[in-house]
Amino acid sequence: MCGIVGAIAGRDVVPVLIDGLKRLEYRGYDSAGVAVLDGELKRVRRTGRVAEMEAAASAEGLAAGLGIGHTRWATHGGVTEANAHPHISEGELALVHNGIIENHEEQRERLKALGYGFSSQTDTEVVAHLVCHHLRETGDLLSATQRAVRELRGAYALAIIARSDPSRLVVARMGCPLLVGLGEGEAFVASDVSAVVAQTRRVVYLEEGDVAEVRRDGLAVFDATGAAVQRAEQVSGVSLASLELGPYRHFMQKEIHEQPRAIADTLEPILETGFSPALFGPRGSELLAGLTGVQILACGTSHYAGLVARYWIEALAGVPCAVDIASEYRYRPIVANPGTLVVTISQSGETLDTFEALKYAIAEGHHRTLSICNVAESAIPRLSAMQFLTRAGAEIGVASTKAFTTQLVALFALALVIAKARGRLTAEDEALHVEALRHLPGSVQHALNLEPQIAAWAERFAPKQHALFLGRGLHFPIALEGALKLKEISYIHAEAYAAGELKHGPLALVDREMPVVVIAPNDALLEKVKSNIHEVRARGGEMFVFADADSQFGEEEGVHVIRTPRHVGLLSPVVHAVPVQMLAYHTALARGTDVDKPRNLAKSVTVE
Ligand code: HGA
Repeated sequence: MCGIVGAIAGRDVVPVLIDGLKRLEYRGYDSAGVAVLDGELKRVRRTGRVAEMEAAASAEGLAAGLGIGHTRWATHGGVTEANAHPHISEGELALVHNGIIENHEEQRERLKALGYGFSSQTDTEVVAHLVCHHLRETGDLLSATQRAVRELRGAYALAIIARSDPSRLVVARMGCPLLVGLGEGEAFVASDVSAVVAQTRRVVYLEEGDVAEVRRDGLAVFDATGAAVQRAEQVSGVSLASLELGPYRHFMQKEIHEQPRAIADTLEPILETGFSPALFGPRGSELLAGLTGVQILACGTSHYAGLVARYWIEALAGVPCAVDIASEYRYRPIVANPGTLVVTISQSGETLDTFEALKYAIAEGHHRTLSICNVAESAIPRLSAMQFLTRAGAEIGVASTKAFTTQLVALFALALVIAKARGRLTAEDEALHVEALRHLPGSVQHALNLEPQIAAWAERFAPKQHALFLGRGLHFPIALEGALKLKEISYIHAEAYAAGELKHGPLALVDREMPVVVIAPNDALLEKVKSNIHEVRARGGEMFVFADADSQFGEEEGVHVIRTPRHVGLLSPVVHAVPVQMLAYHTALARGTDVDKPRNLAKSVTVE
């Protein structure tokens, strides 16, 4: 999604803006731009990569001590240079915006009547003119911004500079993240901490409704009522190494290989604290007592983590568990039950649909809320009564990998915490689960060692147009995840089915051209899966089976088998997530697609 960077300093900030924008590239974008104040407002915008915009900025000799930059992921108006940010109003101010302004049409009409001309189709240009309108009335950028945001409906993070005011940047947030980085005699703003950590680690996260002025020597924040407020300064722990590619070809490959470490790090607090509600914060015991159900809300890959968790929660803890796609849940009438624990899962903690679904659940009377998230201080954990932070480290690849497997670890711990609180976990079983968790990073490492065999399979997948993924029980969500990964980065059309559903429809698609991937570890449903495999073979379909060492599957004509590590019981979905990630990655490599920045997709989906 869109990214914002801004800087004010006693040096040229253009290299800072460009470096920040490059660090935001992973979020996905289609155009980029910067504007600086050098006596007058100067701007460079380009569709395509930041590097192209950088070349144009250097050709134009852009340099100044105050500036803003943006990577745009279009929501309103096509991908054109005219629609790229920053937007300039009347030569008076330049503005960048993340989010969606819902009342842009009505404001546009009003501003047109006031004589403002529009040169883009974006909702953002409306904000630029609106602030300019108030700037002309008040002569002060801060109060103009405060007035303007009161007239906006929707979501925004804004950074604004004015021709008349070289001493500050003004920023505002509602529904989209924004933070300020404080340096020595210089200051920065960004929508994501990764854009500023190369300059400073001292950061202040703005809160909903805040408007702030950022000067070289400090920051003044005002809340939605206009009252001056203090927001806590923090030292960001994001490691620069996690933002660099190192020896890998792509961030996705790096992040797939980081999984044993990420899982081990995520396990640390679990193994230290044990399966105790304290794992989820100080209110854990109070809010997990007497649970009558669990409702999971998430999108995309996180939703599939939720589907795995449903099996665990019902099997281990014995409480009913529902899993909803957040963007559906937020718009349907729900029956709130105060005994239900609402669990949201989001890598970034800023996924808009999940955030809104959580707000809706709370408004309908749910007060037991738990966020499973990879980014501290993000919106969803802040709104939740309980939090569990996965320790995957920064995930840069758009296609989620280590965030998914660490979410699974957190959800497995949740199932066991609830089971224990309900008296359903014997000491003996608890010890067995602890042992299994301790071995999990090793099993995942073992799965990673399958990469050469999977890369060989990928060569056969690369020319295909379609693929089917099958799994049953705990592994059906892994089939869903495998199909999603393949679609996302290789653009091969892939569908996943619970294998028992084959003969209810998808079998009609099976012929020699349709590769069928089967997740078939040695669990209670293995024999059923074997029958489903025969159904496919009988129709000439070519099978690619991930079977663990205990599944006793033999290769035969049209049936290729890769043996995953020894069966790891209920944790098997974590291990089997890895080969389907690698299959998607290597297929994308063989097809030559842009693995880390797949077309049309973005990381941190902060718009609806
Ligand atoms: N609505 C604006 C910004 C879009 C955005 O925030 N995307 O993530 C536009 O379309 O330019």
